[in-house]
Amino acid sequence: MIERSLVIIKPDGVKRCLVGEIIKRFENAGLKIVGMKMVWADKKFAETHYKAHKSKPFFKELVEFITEGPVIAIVIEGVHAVDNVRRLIGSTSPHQAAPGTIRGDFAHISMAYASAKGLGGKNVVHASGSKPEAEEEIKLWFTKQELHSYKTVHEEHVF
Ligand code: IDP
Ligand code: MG
Repeated sequence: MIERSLVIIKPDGVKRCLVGEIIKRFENAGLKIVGMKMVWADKKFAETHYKAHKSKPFFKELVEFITEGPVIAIVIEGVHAVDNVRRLIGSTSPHQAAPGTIRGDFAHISMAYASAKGLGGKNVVHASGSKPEAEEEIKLWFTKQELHSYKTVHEEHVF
């Protein structure tokens, strides 16, 4: 039941200086950071990351958005980490994301608005959508040497 999930603080989150605020949400929930780095993805890498969306009308804009500045890539570990991380970030479209979630608290636009403006949807963070997606994404973004196993106090007090 212990899983790993990939989180990316997107260029809007980094440029808005929300990195600390966002990481705090995961740490407060007792989830563990097992890998983290700043990356400025190029077009080819971004296209690989978002390959599932290749046929979508917003694909080009999405790749432009995710490569417009550096991102923070984080591997989060914990019990049901994939579902728990998605719960903490909220719905894809910030206008539907519940207050208390990262997207609900730090953004409010809709995907319809982004599409109408010809922009990738600025929703502050990415997180893996399923366990297989998490495994594939972690392999794409991190080498084995960049991921670490260690104990946090949560393993005594939260797990
Ligand atoms: P997710 O990030 O919540 O998993 P996905 O459906 O996988 O959502 O979409 C990937 C990303 O593509 C979204 O986070 C958002 O940035 C962008 N996106 C999704 N739908 C639209 C759209 O209709 N217009 C513009 N961008 C979109
Ligand atoms: Mg997704």
